[in-house]
Amino acid sequence: MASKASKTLNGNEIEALAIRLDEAQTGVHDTLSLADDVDLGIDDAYRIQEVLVGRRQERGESLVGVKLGFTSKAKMAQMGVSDVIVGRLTDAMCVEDGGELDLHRFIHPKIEPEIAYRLSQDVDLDDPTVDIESCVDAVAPAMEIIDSRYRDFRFTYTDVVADNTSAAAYVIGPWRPVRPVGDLAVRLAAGDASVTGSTAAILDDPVNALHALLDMSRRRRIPLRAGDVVLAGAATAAIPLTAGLAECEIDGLGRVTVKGIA
Ligand code: 0L1
Ligand code: MG
Repeated sequence: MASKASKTLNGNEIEALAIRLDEAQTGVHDTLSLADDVDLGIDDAYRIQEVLVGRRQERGESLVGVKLGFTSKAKMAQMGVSDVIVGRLTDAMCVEDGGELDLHRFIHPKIEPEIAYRLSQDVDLDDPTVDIESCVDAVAPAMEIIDSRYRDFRFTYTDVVADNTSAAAYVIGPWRPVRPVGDLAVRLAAGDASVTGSTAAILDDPVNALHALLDMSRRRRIPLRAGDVVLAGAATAAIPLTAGLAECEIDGLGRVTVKGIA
């Protein structure tokens, strides 16, 4: 199903929907799809996301990067879209490698394996010749914790954009100088669940996520700054995050772990 591109909601409506999602996250309770109540176009969804993330900044959180979603062709086909989605990462979402994560912060967390890139310089979105790959200096194995604020992860394409693409937390393993990733084997385990896959599930090669990000950042005016982290997208389906160790290993890149505390 294609989404509408027009802005249809006024500022008060945008604010009210952002508050609804913000209160779901801070109060650790789910909410129903916004699309049940409003006709939500993609431009309005990104406006809600901006207000939602702005409320985090008002609470003292800093923007530290971006994340991509729907980077697998299977997920795009499932959602009936051909575009990736972009969400924002804040410092409060970052957990150190090997660290602990209080699961009471989340509604129904899932975890997924990711490739992280680090930007070494600001990206000039208005320069048509900019080479996004040359703006990256490091790559790392990573995991993202997604925690849709929608009941049972039931959402539309525009719902999930408004909800900052389900972003909840992330952990990054050892950085190493950037190098081609391509098709590397991936293993993720959390509690009794495990999954295997390949980094090629991310747009055939995670480097393509950088180009998709540049395109989306230009269209949505999302700044890309030196030091920013880029989560390129999930290499497998997400699995439930439960108490105990969650670990991800990516051949040739290394291992990253986090411990869920119930
Ligand atoms: O990080 C992502 O892959 C985006 C996830 C959005 C959809 C979901 O919550 O499953
Ligand atoms: Mg993700």
